[in-house]
Amino acid sequence: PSNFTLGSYAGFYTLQEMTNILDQMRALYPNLISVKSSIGNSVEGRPMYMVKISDNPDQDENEPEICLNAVHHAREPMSLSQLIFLMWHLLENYNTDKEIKTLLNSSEIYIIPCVNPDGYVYNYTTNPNGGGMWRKNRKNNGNGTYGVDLNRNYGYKWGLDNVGSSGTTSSETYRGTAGFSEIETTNMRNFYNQRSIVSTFSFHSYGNYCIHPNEWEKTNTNPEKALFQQMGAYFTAENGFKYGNVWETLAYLSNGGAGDWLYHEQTTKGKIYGFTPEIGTSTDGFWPASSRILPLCNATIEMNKKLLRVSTYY
Ligand code: ING
Ligand code: ZN
Repeated sequence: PSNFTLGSYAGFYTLQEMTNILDQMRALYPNLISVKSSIGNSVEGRPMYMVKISDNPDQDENEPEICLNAVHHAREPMSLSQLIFLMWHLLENYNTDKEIKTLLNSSEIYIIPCVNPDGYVYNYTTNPNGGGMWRKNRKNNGNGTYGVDLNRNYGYKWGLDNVGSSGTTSSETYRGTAGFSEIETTNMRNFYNQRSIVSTFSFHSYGNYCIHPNEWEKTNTNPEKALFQQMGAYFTAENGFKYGNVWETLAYLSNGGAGDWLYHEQTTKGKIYGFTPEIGTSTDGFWPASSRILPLCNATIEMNKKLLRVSTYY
């Protein structure tokens, strides 16, 4: 997309640059993207922005609703860059690409590009040239440690058996004091509860995976496991990402993650089919070279459009 440019932060976007891009998109495509709003503030008081892309962005349309979000984890900036790339791609090609026109005309795409603004800012405040390794939010745990892992703080099977998340406040996977103890996950829950979302990509990095429920167990007892596998195979046909549950892909367990909560507990409309793409190879790591940003965006675009495609049939 011609409007896509790299950011000033080792090629990634500062939060201010991200915010400016959302405004720029609205200025250029007021009939396709809403004015940004906030689903609530982070623990340090930063807005968690949300925009809607659709043919009637300022109205409720009663069409299948999709949620795309990124940066649950502060050190995963590639998740944001490739989402901005997708947004420009949709906006710029609506008028000339028949399929994109159909997709936007028949769905409502809600985008929350930065779920963890405080951690994200913390990384470039401490490491302005990239490379910051902060993962969690910036909650003051009150004992000299900071941060809760937002992808361990959702309410479904939260903290189960003390495996797949940690009760130690200094841990990278500290789950918080209760499911949805964090304002950021609470804002996400409120957002989902107010809408009728059918599917989600919750973007992370890295590893070239497309992860589906059940996240919390080794033997995946999900009754719709075959359907998730079918979708995983479809999404990843071009980019060759490995699909499966957390155990099958990453060989660890996780509880309190977004995907399991969306599928098993968030039932405003029905089950939400939530996937967690992990963008980038192990060589790319959390901080791909800026020359890798565009290739990695290109590696996710078909996968991302396929989620939109299947969701419009919901
Ligand atoms: N990986 C994910 C994490 O939160 C994951 C893996 C995916 C866990 C889906 C749970 C659910 O640990 C990264 N890189 O954050
Ligand atoms: Zn992550």
